[in-house]
Amino acid sequence: MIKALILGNTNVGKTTFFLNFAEFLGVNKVLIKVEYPSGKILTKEMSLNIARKSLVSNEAHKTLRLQKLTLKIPIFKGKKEVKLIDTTGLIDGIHPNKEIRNAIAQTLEYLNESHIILHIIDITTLHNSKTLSLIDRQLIDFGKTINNYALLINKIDLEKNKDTLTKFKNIIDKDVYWIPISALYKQGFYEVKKFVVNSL
Ligand SMILES: Nc1nc2c(ncn2[C@@H]2O[C@H](COP(=O)(O)OP(=O)(O)OP(=O)(O)O)[C@@H](O)[C@H]2O)c(=O)[nH]1
Ligand SMILES: [Mg+2]
Repeated sequence: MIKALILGNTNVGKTTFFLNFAEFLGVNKVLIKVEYPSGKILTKEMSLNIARKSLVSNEAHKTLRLQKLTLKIPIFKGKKEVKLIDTTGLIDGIHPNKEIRNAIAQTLEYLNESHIILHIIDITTLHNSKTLSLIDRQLIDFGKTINNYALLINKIDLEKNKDTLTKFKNIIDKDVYWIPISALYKQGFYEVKKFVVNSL
């Protein structure tokens, strides 16, 4: 099955996107297969409201394992199954906490196995910074070497980010495919769906 990997720094909105994109595609109860770095596997069925309450947080490194769900993407007259995979947030440098390091390693192992990469950045991190983080720049460079890579610029719903988006346009390489989104309010999801469909 086609695998679509959601990647990015911690707290950028990966899990919010994971759940809300599933909802956008018509899912109302999620069956999530959780794979821990230890190898333990659990399957949980939850309503989207419960999933958002228990899996999303404004604290860093809420997600410390792979979370997978299967989406049915409408294509031509039928539907194609795509495995959407939420991951542990990446960081610049080496994290001091071993559990987080192991979870990051588990995420990185999936890079080469995935057909579609959805790299999320949080536009608010550009408020006070002139540049993207090192890990984001590395992922963008990696994205240029593969097909089916998109950069999702998240949290555009925050009014104060309007100028920041202009700043982003000035620093992003012209050959990178990017889509502004709000994972929270499901903005830009039609374009993301189109990108996924074109990647199948
Ligand atoms: N305003 C706004 N907030 C968002 C958006 N997407 C996510 N958030 C908030 O950002 C915080 C982090 O969201 P998560 O979805 O847990 O982020 P994550 O990347 O999965 O984080 P980790 O698993 O901890 O690495 C939460 O407080 C979300 O409500 C968005 O589009 N707009
Ligand atoms: Mg998360």
